[in-house]
Amino acid sequence: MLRLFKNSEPGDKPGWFDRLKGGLAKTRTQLGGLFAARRIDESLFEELETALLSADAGVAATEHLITELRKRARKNRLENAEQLKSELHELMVEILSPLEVSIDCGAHRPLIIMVAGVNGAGKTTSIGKLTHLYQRQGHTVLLAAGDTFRAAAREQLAEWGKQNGVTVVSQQSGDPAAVIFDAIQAARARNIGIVLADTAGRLPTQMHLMEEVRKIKRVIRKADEHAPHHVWLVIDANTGQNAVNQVCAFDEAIGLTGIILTKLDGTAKGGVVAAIALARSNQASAQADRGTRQSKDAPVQPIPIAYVGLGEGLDDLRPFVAREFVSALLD
Ligand SMILES: Nc1nc2c(ncn2[C@@H]2O[C@H](COP(=O)(O)OP(=O)(O)OP(=O)(O)O)[C@@H](O)[C@H]2O)c(=O)[nH]1
Ligand SMILES: [Mg+2]
Repeated sequence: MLRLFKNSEPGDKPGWFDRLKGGLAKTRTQLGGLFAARRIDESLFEELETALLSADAGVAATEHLITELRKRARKNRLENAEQLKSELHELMVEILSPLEVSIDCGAHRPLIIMVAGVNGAGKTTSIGKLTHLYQRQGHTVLLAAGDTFRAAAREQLAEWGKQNGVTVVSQQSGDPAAVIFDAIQAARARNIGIVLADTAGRLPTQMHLMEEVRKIKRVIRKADEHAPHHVWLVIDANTGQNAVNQVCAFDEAIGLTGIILTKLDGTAKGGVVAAIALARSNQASAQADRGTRQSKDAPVQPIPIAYVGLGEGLDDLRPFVAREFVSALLD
């Protein structure tokens, strides 16, 4: 089983997949347990709807899944609940597979990655883990301490820099955009492959801070007209439905290219990935309904989930693999 997924490595103890399963155990019991030894009937669909909502899939994604499942059950003349479970499994894989992404670290030099998100989501920790991952892949990394609000934030990043043996560019005080600009110049001067830029936590409702994060992106572009090459939002998987609001607000402000979903080792329910998968297309439909959609014919690409976090250690971050995730959620 373990070898089916590209995240599983021989020697993983306990295996990554088992840990992911451990984190999602509650949802798996509730959701997977629904289908045992029964026929498909209206009450099964109702219970499934409730279970998906409790798993944080959200109203829109839950409606989508239930409608599609009803269609498939009819079309394929499904009778028992186990068959419906397999259908749900495949449907989830179909929805989540487009969220997989492979990061080409050699696409630009330096590759500039900007990390943003609400307070405490796991931005700085994820940067520490990414540094470890990229160094293991043979890349050189430099960190930019773009969280200039708190001295403790600088120290925290410096600690991750020390653990990984990489340079951290920071300033006593000052403008986060300027710190990141300097870090990019330093990376160029030293021929470093990847710059990971930390930023302070901010809520989408804090307009001045959302303006600041836009400015950080603009200033990065001044250092390199194609940068930032990646703009990642870090989301705590325990956030529930607010995760979708965060995705939409940060996407609108800075144009996200990926998401890092953290803390899946805790009490997270995991269904939020379905909500994330449909966030952009639901947003586009809502805008179309209101007549405010700008590029009406442009296809809506979902925002990839670049990585998932399963703990506080250096090795606790891996790429998102749809089939692995769905298996941990359902089987
Ligand atoms: N269990 C668990 N804890 C995590 C994970 N990622 C981060 N944390 C913890 O979450 C807390 C906040 O993490 P930070 O990395 O400081 O979060 P941040 O987004 O940088 O926070 P601010 O800079 O204050 O906005 C720390 O205690 C981390 O150890 C994870 O995947 N699993
Ligand atoms: Mg931080």
